[in-house]
Amino acid sequence: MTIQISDIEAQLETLRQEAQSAITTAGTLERLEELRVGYLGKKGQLSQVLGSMGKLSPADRPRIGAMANEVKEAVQTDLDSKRTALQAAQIQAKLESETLDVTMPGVYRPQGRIHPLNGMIDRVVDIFVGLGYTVATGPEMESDYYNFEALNTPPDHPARDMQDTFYLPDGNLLRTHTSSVQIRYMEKHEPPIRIVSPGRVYRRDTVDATHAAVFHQIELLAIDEGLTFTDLKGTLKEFLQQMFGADLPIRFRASYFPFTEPSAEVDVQWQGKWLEVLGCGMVDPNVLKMVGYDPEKYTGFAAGFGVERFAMVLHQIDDIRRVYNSDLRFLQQF
Ligand code: 2U9
Repeated sequence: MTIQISDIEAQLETLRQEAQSAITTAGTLERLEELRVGYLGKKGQLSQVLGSMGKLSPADRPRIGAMANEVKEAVQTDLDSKRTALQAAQIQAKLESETLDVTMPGVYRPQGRIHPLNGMIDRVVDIFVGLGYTVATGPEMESDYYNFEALNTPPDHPARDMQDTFYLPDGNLLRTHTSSVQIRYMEKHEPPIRIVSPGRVYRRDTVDATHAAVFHQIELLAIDEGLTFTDLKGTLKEFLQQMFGADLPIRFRASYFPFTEPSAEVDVQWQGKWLEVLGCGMVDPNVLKMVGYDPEKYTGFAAGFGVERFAMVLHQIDDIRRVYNSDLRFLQQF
C-alpha cells in the first residue's frame, strides 16, 4: 500500500503541534524528559512517522526529510527553552525556601551563670593570686593525723569529739577544715610558702539558718623568715578592703585556735554593725615542727573563713540553706 505525501505532512504537522503544546504545559523536568523521549527518542513518534517514509516515492522523500528535520528542530528548541525555564524556576523556588530572615527573633536560651559561692571563691582566690599566693587543694577524706594531730589539736580537744566530726568506719574522717591541705603542702615544699586553699569541709552541726553540715572554707598560709603579726594584719586588711571597699573599718580581737599562737578573730564594720568574718593567727611553732620546719628560722601566719558566711554578710543573705536550694529566683539575683 502506498501512502500519500500529504498524509505524512499532516502527521508531522500534528506531531509538531501536540509536542509543542505538551511542552508548554509541562510542569517538571521529569515530565519534560518523558516528552523528549516520547517525541524525539529512538522509538519516539517522529521515528515512527519517518519509518513510513519507505512507502513514499523516492522523489517525495527529500521534502519529507526536510520537513521532519524542521519539526525535530522546532520541538528540540521548545524543549531546550522549557528546560532552561524549569531549571530557573527550580533554583528560584529553592532560594525562596531557604531564605534566612535575619530580622526574625532568635530562639531564647536561658543563660547559666556562676553560682554565688563559686563567684565568691573566684573573687577571693583572684585577690590572693594577685598578692603572690598559689592555690593548693587536697582530699576531702582525711586521716586523723592531717586533720588534727599535725595541727596541734590535742586528743581531748572538743573538735575531735564524735559529736563534731564525721568519722568513717575505717578510722578516717571527713576533713573539718582545709588546714590539712596546708600540712600536706608543707611536707612537700620548703619555705617561703604562700598558699590559698579553697574547698568543701564537713561538720556534724545541726543544720539551721547559719549552720550547714557541708560548707566551704578558704584558708591562707604564709611561711617565711621574719614574718610577723604586722604582715598578717596588712595582708588581711588589703584582702578585706578589696572585698568590702577601701574605707572599711576592721578590728582584731584576741582569740584561740590550737594551730595558731597568738590567734585573733577579725570583724568588719559593715552596714552599721561589727560582723565577724574570719579567724587568723601566727602559725604555732609545734605545727612548724611537725612538718620538719625549724621554728627558730621560720615564722608564718594563717587565716581561715567560711565562704557561705562571707557571702551572707556581703549579699545580706538571711539563711545559709538558700545557697544550696538551687531556687532560680534566688540564684538569678547574682
Ligand atoms: C596551718 C596552720 C594554721 C588556719 C586558721 C582560722 C584561724 C579560723 C575558721 C573560720 C570560720 C574556720 O570556717 S570556719 O569555721 N578558721 O578561724 N583558721 S587560723 O590556720 C592554719 C591553717 C593551716 C598549717
